[in-house]
Amino acid sequence: MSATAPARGQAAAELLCLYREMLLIRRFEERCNALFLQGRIPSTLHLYIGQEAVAVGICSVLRRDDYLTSTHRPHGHALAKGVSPRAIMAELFAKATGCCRGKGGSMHVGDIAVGAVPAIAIVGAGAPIAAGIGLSARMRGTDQVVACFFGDGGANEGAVHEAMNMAAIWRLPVLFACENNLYGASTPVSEVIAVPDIADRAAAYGMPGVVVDGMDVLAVREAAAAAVVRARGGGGPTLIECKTYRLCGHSRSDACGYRTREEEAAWKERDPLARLSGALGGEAVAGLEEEVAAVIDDAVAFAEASPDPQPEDTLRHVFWEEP
Ligand SMILES: Cc1ncc(C[n+]2csc(CCOP(=O)(O)OP(=O)(O)O)c2C)c(N)n1
Ligand SMILES: [Mg+2]
Repeated sequence: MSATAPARGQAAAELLCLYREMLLIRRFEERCNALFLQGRIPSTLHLYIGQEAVAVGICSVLRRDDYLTSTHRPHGHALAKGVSPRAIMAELFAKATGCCRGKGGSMHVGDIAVGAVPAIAIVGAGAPIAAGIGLSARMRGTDQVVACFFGDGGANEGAVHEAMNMAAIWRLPVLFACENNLYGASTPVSEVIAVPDIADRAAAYGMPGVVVDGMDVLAVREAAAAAVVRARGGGGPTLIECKTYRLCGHSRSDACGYRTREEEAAWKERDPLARLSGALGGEAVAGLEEEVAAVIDDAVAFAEASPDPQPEDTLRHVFWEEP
């Protein structure tokens, strides 16, 4: 299956840029997985492999001063928003140079300097914060927008409903980006959601609901661009449901017994990178592989050479006013 790229006539340089972002996430995560298996990364990891087109498509239409809120599966969101690979890798290694000074780990990466609010592992908890950021932008008189990433599991959390309702009644500049990867851990969407599409729920709040192919970066980008125009112009929020799939387990100890190998193979056919690489040509893609590998090598070397956090700094940078 080919990407929708040529049909929409995007310039080659733009496509290459989107591909590079997705490739960076994919290779970064593959390296993380290897490092985890070698025992060099502590705690667990929720990898984003397969879902890259969602983060890249949405973030490609955000400005640096726009915001995003993220989830327990945040590496892709953070990289796509421009958080430094060094700072993310160092955070995974629990080093003092990490983006949360080694205190957050994988599920809390982010960097407010580039608008990536440090991720929250509590499912759905980013949504009220996104509404709050949208309200803040309104009160400060800016045209900033905020993208709120959450999963199909998150879509059933009360906090997400409250946030969507508030964003809709106050026309807050929020893109609700639902990454429907068909499972909340091992629970299939069909067992916990009765409507055909999560985007159907948008009507109940009074906002547009759009379903997009989350394995097609250009389709995601197009939907996100329309939502951003609407949000910046005071039109309020949009719910974009991206149908996607994680081409990996839920976390690092998941044998995926709740889904079939046939289903996995069918989605692998729709791999967002493979779809776009066909439109770009082998030579361009090979050059990016080298470039991205160097970025990741550098990030790992930086993380390994970095100091551990010090016990006396335990309470520093935790509270707004330090005790
Ligand atoms: C409020 C809350 N309940 C349960 C969990 C445990 N938990 C972590 S990830 C997850 C599944 C989330 O599914 P989804 O929102 O679809 O995101 P995905 O993992 O598919 O990316 C659950 C239940 C949690 N972290 N927070
Ligand atoms: Mg899910």
